[in-house]
Amino acid sequence: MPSLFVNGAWTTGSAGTADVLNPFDAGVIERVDQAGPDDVDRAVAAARTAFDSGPWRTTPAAERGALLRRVAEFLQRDKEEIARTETLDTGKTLAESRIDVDDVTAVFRFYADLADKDAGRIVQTGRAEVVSRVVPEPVGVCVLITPWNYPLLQLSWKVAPALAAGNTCVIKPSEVTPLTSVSLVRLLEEAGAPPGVVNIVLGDGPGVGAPLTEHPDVDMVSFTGGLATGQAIIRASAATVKRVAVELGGKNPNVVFADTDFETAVDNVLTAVFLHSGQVCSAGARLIVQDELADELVAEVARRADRIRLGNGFDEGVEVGPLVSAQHRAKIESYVASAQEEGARVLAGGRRPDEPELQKGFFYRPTVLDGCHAGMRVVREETFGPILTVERFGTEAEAIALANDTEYGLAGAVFTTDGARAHRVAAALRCGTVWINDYHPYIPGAEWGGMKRSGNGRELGLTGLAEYQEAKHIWHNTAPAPQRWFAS
Ligand code: TXE
Repeated sequence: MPSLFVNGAWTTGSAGTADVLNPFDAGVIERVDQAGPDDVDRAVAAARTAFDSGPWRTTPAAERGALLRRVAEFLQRDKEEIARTETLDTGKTLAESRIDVDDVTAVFRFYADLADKDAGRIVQTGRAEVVSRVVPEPVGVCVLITPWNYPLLQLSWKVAPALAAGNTCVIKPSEVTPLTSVSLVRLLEEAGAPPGVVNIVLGDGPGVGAPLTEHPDVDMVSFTGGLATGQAIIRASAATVKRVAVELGGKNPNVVFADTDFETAVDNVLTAVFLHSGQVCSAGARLIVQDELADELVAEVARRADRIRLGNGFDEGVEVGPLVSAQHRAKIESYVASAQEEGARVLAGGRRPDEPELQKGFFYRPTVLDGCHAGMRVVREETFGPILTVERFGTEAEAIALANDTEYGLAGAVFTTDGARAHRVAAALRCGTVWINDYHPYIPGAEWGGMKRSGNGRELGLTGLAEYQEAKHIWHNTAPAPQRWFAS
């Protein structure tokens, strides 16, 4: 079955094929078609025509919502198969992949419900004969570029609101993990998306992503991925003044005060950073812990990190899978090496696992680095792997200063039993999401996105729909008359 979908038909690509690897054993899962420049042009042309002349933009919003609701049903129908594909492709545990499919279903339902709720607003003009309306309209052709860590989930955050709003789109998933994006497009086809409304082209960043972001017939690019790529996309979009929304990861502080219940703190510190091997944009990679608690907490976190069970995401009892690729593991190893050179002490991990059955895959042990400070590369840059850095603080003001001492601003957490302090710290953190006494939960109804270099724009929530809408002002003078601005 060909893997590109352009103008309502599955096709092969003019750039040959590429192997998709299983990160557990480096074996080939599937060979997928690769788009060439002509395929990129055909996909954009199909989306352009479907937007300009097709029925989608003018289809009643409730019908667009109904299509999304059908996709949600199909996701639940095919949950097991899609979850298994996600685990094969990303290495994450099957339990996590099942949760991802449920979360994606919830995102489709949320935007299905929202599709027809906002018909705009009437604006007071002060003139009885004038009706002034501001109405939402779709932006146009949207390019949706997604990363490899949550392939299906990240795509749903983009494609569901884009379609609810009446846009057409060209999807470009990560070349590392394209499989469930193709599955989702099949479900959109089955649900009745008209030809050209949804297209998918596979390939790498330079070959497929870049030409899409430069394309003159594209109106908007929504991107989730790395900082350097995001900067390149913003630059590439400038020439044609596209709308750009980017989510570029984080270096998220997890602030733990000494009054926190010990077991709650240990457990949440581990979940914050080691879930999905730290390949999470909101990973709590920087533990910022109060002096009185620090030694005891860090020792226990390290002890428990050493006991985390790595393995095949399909196996019962496995808690964490491999990293996504050999290249990504090499990057993680270089961060740990540089941290040690800069004086960090390895309390847990800092190496590949010893088990013979894990040697073919891209595994790396959960790693705890003590004695870290903001000058270190491992503290400043997003490692996107299973590395926890530890910094200590005395006062609340020091905690806030440390937490905000980063170029990023995606998410952060504060653990304390002092409610007033929790709210003071939450207000002071410069990031898009703050969890108080919790880590990682997100819900479709609440906005997600970053401050500072974590990006611009928001996904999810009401704003997540507005990202894909233009606000058009329509002024209607119901009693037309000469304006007499000019004398003759
Ligand atoms: O991501 P890239 P990479 C961070 C994380 C990771 C680093 C690099 O720190 O270690 O980024 O990961 C497409 N024009 N995040 O290199 O390159 C690419 O094909 C258009 C954080 O894998 O940003 C893929 O589809 N598109 C993050 C997507 O961009 C281009 C999640 C992301 O790939 C392109 C992933 C170009 N010039 C990594 N170059 C998060 N925010 O959650 C590449 N792409």
